[in-house]
Amino acid sequence: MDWLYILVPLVIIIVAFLAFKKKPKAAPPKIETAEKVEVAHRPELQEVVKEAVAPVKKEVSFSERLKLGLSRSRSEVWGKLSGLFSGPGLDENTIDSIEELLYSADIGTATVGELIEEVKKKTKEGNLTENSFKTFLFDFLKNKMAPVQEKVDHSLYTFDSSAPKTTKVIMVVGVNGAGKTTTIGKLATKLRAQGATVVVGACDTFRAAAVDQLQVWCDRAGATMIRAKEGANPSGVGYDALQAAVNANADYCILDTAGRLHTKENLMDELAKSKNVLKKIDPTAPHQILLVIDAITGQNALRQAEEFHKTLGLTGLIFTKCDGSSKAGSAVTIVEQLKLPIAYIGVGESAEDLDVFNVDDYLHALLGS
Ligand SMILES: Nc1nc2c(ncn2[C@@H]2O[C@H](COP(=O)(O)OP(=O)(O)O)[C@@H](O)[C@H]2O)c(=O)[nH]1
Ligand SMILES: [Mg+2]
Repeated sequence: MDWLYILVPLVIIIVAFLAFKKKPKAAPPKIETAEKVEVAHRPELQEVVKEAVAPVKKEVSFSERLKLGLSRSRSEVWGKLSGLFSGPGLDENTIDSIEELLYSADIGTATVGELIEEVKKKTKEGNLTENSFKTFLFDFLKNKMAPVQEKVDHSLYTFDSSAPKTTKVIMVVGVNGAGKTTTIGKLATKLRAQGATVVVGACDTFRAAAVDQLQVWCDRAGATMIRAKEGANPSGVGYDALQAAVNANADYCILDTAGRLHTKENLMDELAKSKNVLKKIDPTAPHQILLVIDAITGQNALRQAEEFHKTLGLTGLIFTKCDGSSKAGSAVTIVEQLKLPIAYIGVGESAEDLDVFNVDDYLHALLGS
């Protein structure tokens, strides 16, 4: 029975070897594209976008970018407010100047009125110093925004790989040039960097250049883009994109829609159709409908947002181009009046210039506190 002393350990070794042998990695999910169309060769456009998505200096934190981005709003409006104190308290002329500055920053009439009333009250009570005014202003603006901002569902933008796997659908809408495509490019980059799988639907089928612009972002981010021929039905592209995302069990499906004026009824109806068609695949989709607002729009954004909200039922806003305008403070009025939270803020053209909107960081950057 000597042979048993050799055979038994040999069998144990073989079994252990097979058990610990690494399983081969599963192949990445294959994503079927709706219609394979060659990307138009547009070197001049590719160069422009490549520059925008070029790796950015990591050492510059987003709060620094935010401060830099809001520098115009700070130097032209908000930073000037506390500088109006020449002695203890404020005289009537100075209060008038504060009012003027706030209007020039596109702060709504009701908010300005309320703020000025408070300032007058505090001045009468004689307990307003430059420092206490700064604190008052911060708290006043924060109180306007914070209750609405609590409604932001951050799980939609911060990928949690341990959460149950579902495809989250984000539809991005807005007027032409507001920054929809760029924001989607940035968002896809951020989500991919967190390890999420992302499918992007290029539903702006009116302009080939817009689709190419998105393609460059997606290629860089490692996101799959679903595109169709120029002039194709945008609802169909959205549908195909969601179907491809669901088939591939992707974490996100982001839909880039064509820009449109909120006053164009037929175009707004088309958007509603694009939203509803998604429900054939997932009755709970889209999970987010975000309106992109260019900061320069100021208070006019209210009318825009009301119309988009009426047609689609918006879940939130993305506030872009805060770096190019002195009206970044208009976010206060927009959030307060629409009761819609700002999900993301954009302060530049690179992927690193987009981040979750944080009230405290935003107000510190705006007021220079
Ligand atoms: N400075 C700056 N430019 C931006 C920002 N977001 C977008 N842009 C630029 O605004 C222009 C229009 O953006 P695009 O995404 O094409 O707008 P869309 O028509 O809404 O899709 C492009 O030149 C973008 O690079 C931002 O936060 N800051
Ligand atoms: Mg676009």
